[in-house]
Amino acid sequence: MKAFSDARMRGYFVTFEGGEGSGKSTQVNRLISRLQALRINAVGTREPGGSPGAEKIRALLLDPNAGRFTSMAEVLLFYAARAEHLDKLIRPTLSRGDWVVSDRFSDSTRAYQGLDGRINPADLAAIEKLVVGETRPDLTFLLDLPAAEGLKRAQMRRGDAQVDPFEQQAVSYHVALRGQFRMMAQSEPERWVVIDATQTADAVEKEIWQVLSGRIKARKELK
Ligand code: T5A
Repeated sequence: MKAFSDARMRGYFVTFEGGEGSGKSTQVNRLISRLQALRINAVGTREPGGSPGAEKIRALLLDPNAGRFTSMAEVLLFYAARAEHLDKLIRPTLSRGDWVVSDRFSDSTRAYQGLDGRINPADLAAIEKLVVGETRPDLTFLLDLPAAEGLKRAQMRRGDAQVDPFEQQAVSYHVALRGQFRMMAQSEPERWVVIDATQTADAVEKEIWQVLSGRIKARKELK
């Protein structure tokens, strides 16, 4: 645990959260390019997935023909993938002093699986503590937009591919999900930054960069 605390002094962990099609992967890619242009070593990744084993679990969870697992099985699969992702990619990258930028992380489990209400929130919190420990994000962007707009974008991006079990949920679930994410952001304003994702991708990128350049400057001043 000591080694990891030291690692967090050096690396920086940014996550993107939000509903389906809110533009997270688009912004992860744009942010990685901007960081690399500044010669900041940064790794872009995603959940579920981000390491070979975790990508295999992703395929199970998102299999369009499999339907959803039972609530507890689903939570444990997301956390099994996350444990792999943390040990194989996130912690080693932060230990080198580099940045990790992830499309979703544990807040997605709190939002999606927490919203189902079939898992006791205390149990969910205990699993999060066990797996994530001190490796919490330093900064989380919530890309916020109406559920219907996000689903429309996700559908356009998917084309003819089959829809996964999460996107298949009723629109009311996605509407509630947006509320859940906004509530989570409000309860921890020092970590979350809410971005209006109805703007163009360029405008969203610019707003994210304004926040991050402030953080980069502050980190340089600390060194
Ligand atoms: N899940 C995940 C859980 O239930 N629990 C968990 O713990 C975790 C980690 C993952 C699913 O798993 C669930 C949540 C998800 O349902 P996924 O396929 O990775 O499945 O789904 P998403 O993370 O939602 O990814 P999407 O690709 O659907 O959405 P993104 O990444 O938010 O959006 P993006 O960037 O791909 O953009 C979608 C389309 O919109 C365009 C893009 O070009 C693209 O075509 N776009 C814009 N259009 C207009 N204006 C903008 N500003 C735009 N930005 C992007």
